[in-house]
Amino acid sequence: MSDTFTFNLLATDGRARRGEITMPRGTVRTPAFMPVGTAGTVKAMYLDQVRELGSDIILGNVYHLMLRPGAERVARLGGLHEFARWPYPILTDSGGFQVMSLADLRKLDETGVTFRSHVDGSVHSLTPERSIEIQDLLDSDIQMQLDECIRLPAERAEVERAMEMSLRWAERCKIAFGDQPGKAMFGIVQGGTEEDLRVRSAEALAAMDLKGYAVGGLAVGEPQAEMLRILDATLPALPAGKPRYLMGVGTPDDILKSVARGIDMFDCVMPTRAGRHGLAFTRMGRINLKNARHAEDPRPLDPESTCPATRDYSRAYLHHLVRTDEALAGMLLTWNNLHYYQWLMAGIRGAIEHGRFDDFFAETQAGWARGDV
Ligand code: PRF
Repeated sequence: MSDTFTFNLLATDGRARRGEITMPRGTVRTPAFMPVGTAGTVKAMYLDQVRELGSDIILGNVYHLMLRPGAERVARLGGLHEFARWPYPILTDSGGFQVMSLADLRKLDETGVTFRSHVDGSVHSLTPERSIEIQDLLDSDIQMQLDECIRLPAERAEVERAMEMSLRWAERCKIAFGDQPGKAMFGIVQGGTEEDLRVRSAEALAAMDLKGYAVGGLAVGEPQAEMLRILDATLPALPAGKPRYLMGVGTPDDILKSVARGIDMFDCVMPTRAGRHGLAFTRMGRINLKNARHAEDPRPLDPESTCPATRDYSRAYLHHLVRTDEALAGMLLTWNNLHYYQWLMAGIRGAIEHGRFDDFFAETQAGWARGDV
């Protein structure tokens, strides 16, 4: 494969897009869901399984990996792909968002962010340049700029300050990243729920001619309708020929509605984290295996699924594993959930190719509404 990073739009259906991102470590079929592998592991899964479910790319986090085991150590051990034994594309998040949600005693200014580790209280700093350096050490294929994602609701002046600073950090990250032909550094649109700020952010990033763009600062507690309104306002300001990534989203419903507006990439802890908490995503909607009504139910989650976790184990057994807090509960439910998410993405891609995304959307919603009968 050549040493380039390219995005090809293969088909569109309304505003929904079917594409392909090609880079030296592999091709990502879009719309894509990226399982979250925060610390170099997709929790409770073998990466062979993650691959087999149809994942073309996984996500790693600067924040967690810089604390443990340390970016320089990962580099000495051959980089994140070698360390975790995942030879395919990896996208890394820059750290700012995780600092804001996980670290203690944060101090943020134009230079960057200083924080105390949530693990051992040690003090660390991240600047735009250090975030890119860490992502280079990890050898990730798609790197994210350092940004500031603020909590909502927030004063407009505060949203504007953080958005403008994130633009200046994008410039610094672009310079730090330099010219790496087979890799990409994505900019991140911020601007809260203010449409004009979002457009200004998107236009300024578009003018930097980056290889891809993310929409950040959403799914931070605002209603879904707000998120969709911001996507409607923002996406037309981004270049059609570059991939668009909606960070930290979401539920299957969020994904369908965001694909309908032109998003190409997603990541979320939802399928993995919910799986470890006893929740299964299925064609019939969500099933909470903790619930006592499953205690003697011999049926599998979905007899028509091709996933063993979904097809071969009774709900009664899954309920028992969840109630007794067995490791296998999290393993089977994560397997089911990632299978469902990747099955949904494959369905979305096929539907766009065949110009029947609206029908697929309606059929999928109807399945969830019909419920677990
Ligand atoms: N910025 C970064 N990572 C993120 C977000 C963001 O705004 C979000 C918001 N949903 C998730 N992950 N860098």
